[in-house]
Amino acid sequence: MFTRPRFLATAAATLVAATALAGCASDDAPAAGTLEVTDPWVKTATPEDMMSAAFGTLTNTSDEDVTVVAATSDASPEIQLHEVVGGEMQEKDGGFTIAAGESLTLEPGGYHLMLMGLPEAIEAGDEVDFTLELSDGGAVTFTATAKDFDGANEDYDHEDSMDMGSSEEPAEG
Ligand SMILES: [Cu+2]
Repeated sequence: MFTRPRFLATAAATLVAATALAGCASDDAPAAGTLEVTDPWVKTATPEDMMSAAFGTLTNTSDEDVTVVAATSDASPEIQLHEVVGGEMQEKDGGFTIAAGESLTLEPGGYHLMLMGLPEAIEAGDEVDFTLELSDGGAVTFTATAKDFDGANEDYDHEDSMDMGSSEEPAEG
């Protein structure tokens, strides 16, 4: 009978092909995490503040657009991607997109990572780990150092103290 040996030969050939394919795939694995994060920092906060924000420069070192769709950190149960429009912050629709080779700076008064519902204080010098989730399934991690920052408070609590055009009568004096 020749049936059985022939079957074995076919199976062996298939196995070799599968092994070759796997080796090839691992060599060509796509490089996830194509953003470089420079000068990251996070604003100090007390538990009463409940909120903080993280900043830094995101540089896309790849030749394709990269979109940050979410962010996480052990320091905060919820992080939103915010932009500031007309002096008020809001969630950035669609996340932060950085074109190939370009940079996006997160800074007070502009784009930022908003930390919501802080369970404990962030003190000057603290190192806070963050993970940025990308639309392609990749992730980028970075560590931000906490520092005191007094500006941009109006962006966080919607107070009108900085708004000279407000028709509301100031209560002070
Ligand atoms: Cu915000």
